[in-house]
Amino acid sequence: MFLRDNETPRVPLPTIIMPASKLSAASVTICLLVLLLGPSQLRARHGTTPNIKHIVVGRCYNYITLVNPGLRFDCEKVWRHFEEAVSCQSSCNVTTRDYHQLFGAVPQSWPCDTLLLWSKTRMLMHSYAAVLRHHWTLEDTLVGYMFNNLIWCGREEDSGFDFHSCPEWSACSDHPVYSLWRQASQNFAEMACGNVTVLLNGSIENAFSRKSMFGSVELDGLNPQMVDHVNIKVVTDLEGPFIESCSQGSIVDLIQNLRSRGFRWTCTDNDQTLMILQCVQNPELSYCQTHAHSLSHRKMSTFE
Ligand code: N1C
Repeated sequence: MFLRDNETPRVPLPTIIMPASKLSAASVTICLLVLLLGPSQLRARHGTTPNIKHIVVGRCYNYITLVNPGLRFDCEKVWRHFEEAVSCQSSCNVTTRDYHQLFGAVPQSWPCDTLLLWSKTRMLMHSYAAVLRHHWTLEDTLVGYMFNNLIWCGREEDSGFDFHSCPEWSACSDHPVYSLWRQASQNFAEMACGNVTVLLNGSIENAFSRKSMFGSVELDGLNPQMVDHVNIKVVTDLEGPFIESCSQGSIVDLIQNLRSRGFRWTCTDNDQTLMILQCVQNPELSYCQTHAHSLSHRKMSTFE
């Protein structure tokens, strides 16, 4: 449950709350609409996140003022670079190059031994990073922080954002959201040094996928001359399914790739901290109930 984030995040559909008496008529209408419009048109319903400028600029000021007060970035300029990259382009035509100026305006580096990469383990990664304070994810960088969970695309006809509909990632290779995450992920991986941690989801097939951002961009971006160890942690939902592990499935391919490029690596199944975090989130899980005593004992030593 904790790990059930193996889908590309989507903007949640609006929740409709109404009296039960109206529910059946309304449901029928919605079903008819779905049938009439077809799934592709419904998908196109999610346009650029409303108030995106205020959100991005606000997050930027928050970041440089409270999160990382040492930084001297110009948030208005950052927004202008972003707007220039996106707003006059057609919605499927923004390449990583278009974000060049944006990334140029916010150079950041991190100390060695701190980078945390992940794939399909988003929720757990957040708790893990919160507990292990000195681990940094892409979402801790200014760009990751500013654009997390947002959607955007431009309109070709008249400059500006399209607040009505944006294409799915899969609809085009130069998707504005994808290109930004791609460039951000590449920059992030390229600066990795020392020990790097990778959190993968053993409860799904292809925990290591060449189609994911980790598998298609970050892995290739890691430099064996700069990275000492790649420490893989395979985490499954405590109640399964138990599909992949360090010795089973796609993770074997990942290890093979690391070996062939000369990386040193470790791989851990069932990392204690990750198991405890899942129990903290879901104490009622039968695994947690059964192992309550031993986990609390371990917890003391893990966090000491
Ligand atoms: O495709 P993924 O996982 O392998 O991407 C995760 C990988 C991490 O190591 C991050 O450094 O790529 C980086 N990254 C993010 O930090 C990030 N935050 C939010 C990539 N994508 C990120 N997102 C959104 O999650 C983004 O909108 C994309 O849709 C997903 C990718 O998550 P995934 O498929 O679980």
